[in-house]
Amino acid sequence: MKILSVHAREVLDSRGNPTVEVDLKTSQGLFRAMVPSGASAGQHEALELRDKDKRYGGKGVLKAVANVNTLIAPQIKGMLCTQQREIDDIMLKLDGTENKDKLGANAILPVSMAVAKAGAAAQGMPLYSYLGSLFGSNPHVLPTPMCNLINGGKHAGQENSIQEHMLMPVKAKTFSDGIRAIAETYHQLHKLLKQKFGAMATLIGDEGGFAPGQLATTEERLNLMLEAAKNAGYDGEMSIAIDSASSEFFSDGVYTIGSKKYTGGELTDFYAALASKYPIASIEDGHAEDDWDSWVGMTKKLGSKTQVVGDDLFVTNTQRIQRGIQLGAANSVLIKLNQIGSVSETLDAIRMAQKTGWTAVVSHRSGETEDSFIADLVVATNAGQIKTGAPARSDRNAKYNQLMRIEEELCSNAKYQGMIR
Ligand code: 2PG
Ligand code: MG
Repeated sequence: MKILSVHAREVLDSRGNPTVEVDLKTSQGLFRAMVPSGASAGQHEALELRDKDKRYGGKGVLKAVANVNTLIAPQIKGMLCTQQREIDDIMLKLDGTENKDKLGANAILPVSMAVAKAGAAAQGMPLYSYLGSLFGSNPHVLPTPMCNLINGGKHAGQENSIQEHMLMPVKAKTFSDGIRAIAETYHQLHKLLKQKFGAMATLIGDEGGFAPGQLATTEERLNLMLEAAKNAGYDGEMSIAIDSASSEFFSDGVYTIGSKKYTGGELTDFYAALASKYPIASIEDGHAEDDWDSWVGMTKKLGSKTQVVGDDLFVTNTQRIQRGIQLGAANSVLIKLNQIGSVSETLDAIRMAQKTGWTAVVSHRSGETEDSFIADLVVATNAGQIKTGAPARSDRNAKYNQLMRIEEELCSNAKYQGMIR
């Protein structure tokens, strides 16, 4: 099945910022992919090319769009859409830089994703099966979702605060049951917030979770989430995951949460104290993106019981993951397609993590689109965990809904991950 045309355009993401959409045509029809965008982006991520002119406050993506239409499209037209690796390699060569500085990861990625969707159709397979065939797996694991019910940090217009407070329905029997537990808990949390602080406390942040300024401390936030789970009838059935996104509150060797200051070691102690009090299964970006020593200390202290996830630390980049493996800096990697910029490199990152016995958590960005590619990716790789926000707003639910469809399709072959360790 040959690629007949590739056309990019500028569209909007969930925050009203421009992003790149690609339409790729084969004789089987049109295959469309869209790129998400981070707010608490890591410094080591592949370049997200923005126009930096008057339009959209400098955030326009017409340069990236032009790179697809004038540079990438002519190179891959006529190739087979099943040549995923070859096409990704051509784009990487055409770019020729370490960080995709020339074309932009936001030009390369939507083409790469659209090629995968066309490839799946060419093979007559659903996307998760096709990606599974590229990855070399037998896709059947439905992930435990990490659902961000209370948004903090940059996603909620707050400074010096933990960014994501998530519940994981680890005791559910199926993915759909897990999502139901989360949605029912979300509604109980809404009720509690309204009762305690009034309707304004139920306004939401970028990832669909509530963003109440009244809950200042991490403990208050976790307490209320657990109370909501209990009220919904799920007492003892949820684990907690947090994403500190701590690069955002790190400066000159000091971490600041609220008005408290911590060294790297003291911050590890703070997490250890939280983990002794709450059912915390996973801590992401507990330390900053280049504070490798603190990561090693944290993994030594908490890694046997807790999933220590590197997001800004690894940026889905096999070179950085390799360094993390050598140092023992984590035991899990967060996977975001647009941090590295192509489907093949993303699959490589997951493979590297899994080979060494680490987990991989497939993730959305805070700026999302209706594209549900990551839902298929997480099943394809049997990664077993997905982070894609609260069960609110269609940019988040697009992923959960796609996972419910996949679960239905896999039928008795589907296995829900449940507990993560
Ligand atoms: C994160 C992500 C997604 P952002 O830090 O893990 O939740 O946030 O997309 O803003 O980088
Ligand atoms: Mg993160």
